[in-house]
Amino acid sequence: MFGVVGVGGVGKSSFARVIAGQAALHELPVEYESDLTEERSEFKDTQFLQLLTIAGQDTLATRGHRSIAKELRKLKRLVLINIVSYGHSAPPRTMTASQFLRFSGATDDTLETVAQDYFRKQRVQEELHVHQLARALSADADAARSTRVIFLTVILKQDLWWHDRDAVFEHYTSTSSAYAKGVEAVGEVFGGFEMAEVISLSLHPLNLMLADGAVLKQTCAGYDRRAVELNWINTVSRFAELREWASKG
Ligand SMILES: Nc1nc2c(ncn2[C@@H]2O[C@H](COP(=O)(O)OP(=O)(O)OP(=O)(O)O)[C@@H](O)[C@H]2O)c(=O)[nH]1
Ligand SMILES: [Mg+2]
Repeated sequence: MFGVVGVGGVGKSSFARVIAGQAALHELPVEYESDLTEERSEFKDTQFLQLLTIAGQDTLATRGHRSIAKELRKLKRLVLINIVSYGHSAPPRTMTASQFLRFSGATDDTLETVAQDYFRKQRVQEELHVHQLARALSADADAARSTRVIFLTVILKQDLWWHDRDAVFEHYTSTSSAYAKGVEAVGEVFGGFEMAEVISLSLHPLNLMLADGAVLKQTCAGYDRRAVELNWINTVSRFAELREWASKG
């Protein structure tokens, strides 16, 4: 089985949809529809491979993580995919710029400073989220220990952070980072991962906007559809291998 987790608005549903073959990249909706329940789907051409996508808002995530924990009894192999975006998760769909500024509590800040602060806080959420995942999965320690797991960190929305890529890769891959420590905690639950890897890509270059059109982050200059498609080809071929691995269990 494949399990897709991550904080709210990070891109789980979009990613799951294209990976499961339910939509082509260009068919992905631009509008953000936050999910309130977990979604189950099957890969288009291999019915037995299930994909479980967990809604990302806080309490929903905990409930979703427990669903994965419950699945562990039935599973021999799991590809656990944690989606992150260096804090560029979509804010609630109806939020306007003035609400976003008010939300920050500081009255003299510009939208840009508040946005930076929001991205930083969302990165902390991403770190807390992996620890939360580790806790939920440890509910059934025996089942976890008998499941072989490949853990994949997918750093999505590359179009929004590509100019900052050195910092981004350092943030997720440096062994001393808070994120890496969270992944380590998840690994301990399973008695170690079969493999843990980090990939990054963009599904569609799209400015990160609020409901009234105010832009929180623009896509990087020069980041185009070609870059998206090249990364996509690599992702698809990696997923073909992962599906083969997962289908053996
Ligand atoms: N710029 C950019 N936006 C993206 C990318 N992938 C997804 N998005 C956008 O991010 C927003 C959130 O995507 P979803 O797939 O709904 O996120 P989710 O994690 O399922 O959200 P919840 O269901 O609330 O947990 C949507 O507006 C997507 O269009 C990407 O690669 N780049
Ligand atoms: Mg969703």
